[in-house]
Amino acid sequence: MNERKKNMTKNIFKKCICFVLCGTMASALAFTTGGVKEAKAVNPIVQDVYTADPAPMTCSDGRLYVYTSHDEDETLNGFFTMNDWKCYSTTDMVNWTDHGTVLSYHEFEWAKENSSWACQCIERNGKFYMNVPINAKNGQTAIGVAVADSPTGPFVDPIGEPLIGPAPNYIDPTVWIDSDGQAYLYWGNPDLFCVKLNEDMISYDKDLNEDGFVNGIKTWNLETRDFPELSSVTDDNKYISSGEYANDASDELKDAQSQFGVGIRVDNKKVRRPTLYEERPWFYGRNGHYYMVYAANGIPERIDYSMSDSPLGPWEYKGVILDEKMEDNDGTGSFTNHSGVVDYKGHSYIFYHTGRLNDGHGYHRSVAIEEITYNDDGTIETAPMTNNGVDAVDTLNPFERVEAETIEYSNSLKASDKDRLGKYGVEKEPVADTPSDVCLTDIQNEDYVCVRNVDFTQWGAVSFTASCASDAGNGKSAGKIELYLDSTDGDCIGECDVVAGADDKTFVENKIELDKNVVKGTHDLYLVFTGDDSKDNLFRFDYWKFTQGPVPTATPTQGPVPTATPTQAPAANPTQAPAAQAPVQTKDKAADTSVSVPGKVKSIKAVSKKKKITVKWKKTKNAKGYRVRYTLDKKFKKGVKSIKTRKTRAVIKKLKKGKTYFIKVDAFAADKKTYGKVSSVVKVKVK
Ligand code: FUB
Repeated sequence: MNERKKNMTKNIFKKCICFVLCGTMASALAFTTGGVKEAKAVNPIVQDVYTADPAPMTCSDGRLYVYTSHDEDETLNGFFTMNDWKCYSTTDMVNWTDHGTVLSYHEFEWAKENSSWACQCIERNGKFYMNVPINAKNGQTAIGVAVADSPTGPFVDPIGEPLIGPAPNYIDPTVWIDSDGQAYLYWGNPDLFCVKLNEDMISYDKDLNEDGFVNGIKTWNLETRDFPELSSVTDDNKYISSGEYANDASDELKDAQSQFGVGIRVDNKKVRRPTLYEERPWFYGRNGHYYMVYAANGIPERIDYSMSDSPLGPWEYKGVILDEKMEDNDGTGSFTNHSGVVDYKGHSYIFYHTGRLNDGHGYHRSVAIEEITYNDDGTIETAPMTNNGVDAVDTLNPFERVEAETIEYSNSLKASDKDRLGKYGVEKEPVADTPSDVCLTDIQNEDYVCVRNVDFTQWGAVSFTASCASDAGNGKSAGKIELYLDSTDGDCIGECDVVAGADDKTFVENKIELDKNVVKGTHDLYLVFTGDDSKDNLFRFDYWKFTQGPVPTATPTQGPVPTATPTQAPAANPTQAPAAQAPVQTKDKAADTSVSVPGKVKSIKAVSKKKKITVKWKKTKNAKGYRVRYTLDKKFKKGVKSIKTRKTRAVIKKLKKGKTYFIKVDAFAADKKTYGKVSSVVKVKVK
């Protein structure tokens, strides 16, 4: 968040009275949730499950979709453990809507479990074709295809058998349709194969026997067995590791390598795969050039590319797009990498994966994105792999229904290794029977999600509605959704009480009124969930929406009224930064000088279990909120942390077992500056 926007928010709050007209009348109180103050990262883009092998697709509905494979939380036999494919979409590159599991191996009667590897989906004539590698029942790899009428499924297998294979190493399909309508399907590791698909996209011409095609399949067979000078090489062969073999390689090998234009490896460890090409081809055409982008150079993989003037080559090696190391010079945390390249709203992107989510590694991968640049001759600049990801190319319109599972990031990202697996941070599940319609669940006290670049317009928002379901008991309180601008430490613009319906399947709309003079302009929005700390799931959350304030009608004395109307979606101009909205000045809050000093906080008690300390105290006169300070230093000089809360209890989380903490509490007044006398200090050992 840039300084301008931050200051603007602060100014609004200095100058405005926050009239949040919900039952409990929210104060503009900031508080700290565990881990929130750490630098934010929008890479990886999904933080509640492990996603890998991204395949982006621009869709005729205007959205950008990304299909991913899914690394299971529990890794079996120290190898890839993958059973289904997931889908996410965006209109702005930073907020991603989760469409859940869109396909699994169960759809393919001929397929085995635990081999749902890298897919790609492509749209043709209103239908969506998902090409997937999956093991057939005999254990060999094959390419399957499933078809849907919508980008999020349901996908069905129209042929009831593999489209291609089974055969060894048939993985990583990539499909692209050329301007003449011819579709090409490439795949393979470490060979690269290709077929020309028929127009139905679910068959190919098996009689095709052009030069280089064998029953419709073209193969660049570069395995060691074909090159005697490489077959005799051992792993410690200095001759190979010196790189000299590249010069002395037979003409036959050089021909084979140049045929695909993927460069020559000089590392002895990689000699069984003598070209740089490893796996995951990503094939596409752009401005008269054809591109083959692929995982390269053995492990850890980097992303290289070759170019051609024809969809079938010959290819010319062009270099590296993503190196093995990230911007911070550390590895990605994943021995594989895997790319998908796409243009969207005037920008070009490369999707890839790392092992950078908590508990991430080569079988716990997560999808990330970088922007890339094409030069005039079509070549691509090497891009850094970052933790910050990409900038927004559009704003999010809060006046249309926004799925609760539309998220830039959530606190799941920062949860500890052990806690992450279904115990901490928001999770998602289907709302009902349709797997692709999901809602947030496993919402615990102080979990949060952030939605970035929300354009409340200069007319502001006058109400907020959230649709939730809970088993708290019909009509009972299930918790709250607290709304903060720009950070969880930012200003609270409203607290929405969540009232339970008949059961946790019955979604109920909860609504609060807001002050349009406060909720305006473009902000990051934090939805912080609060409620009973002992509950594993306060409520399920399906969607939210703001209502825009009335747009004033032009009068002769007024200046020109901007053309934006309440129902108008934000202009889809990717390169345009969101317009700065001038805050409307209202009554000066500073004029209110009558502040009553709160009393001393009394009866403080603290207990510890499961690496947390729960602190409680009695309600204090004139207190608008409380500050809980804790430290390992009995003199409160070093390492003092604090939590602010409106309640008379606080839970301090993620503490070190066996350590003794000192805790004290004081209350503050409505001005949030005037503090009462501090409580006595309590001492607690973390259990
Ligand atoms: O996800 C399994 C395999 O790892 C993919 O098929 C490869 O591209 C690599 O990412």
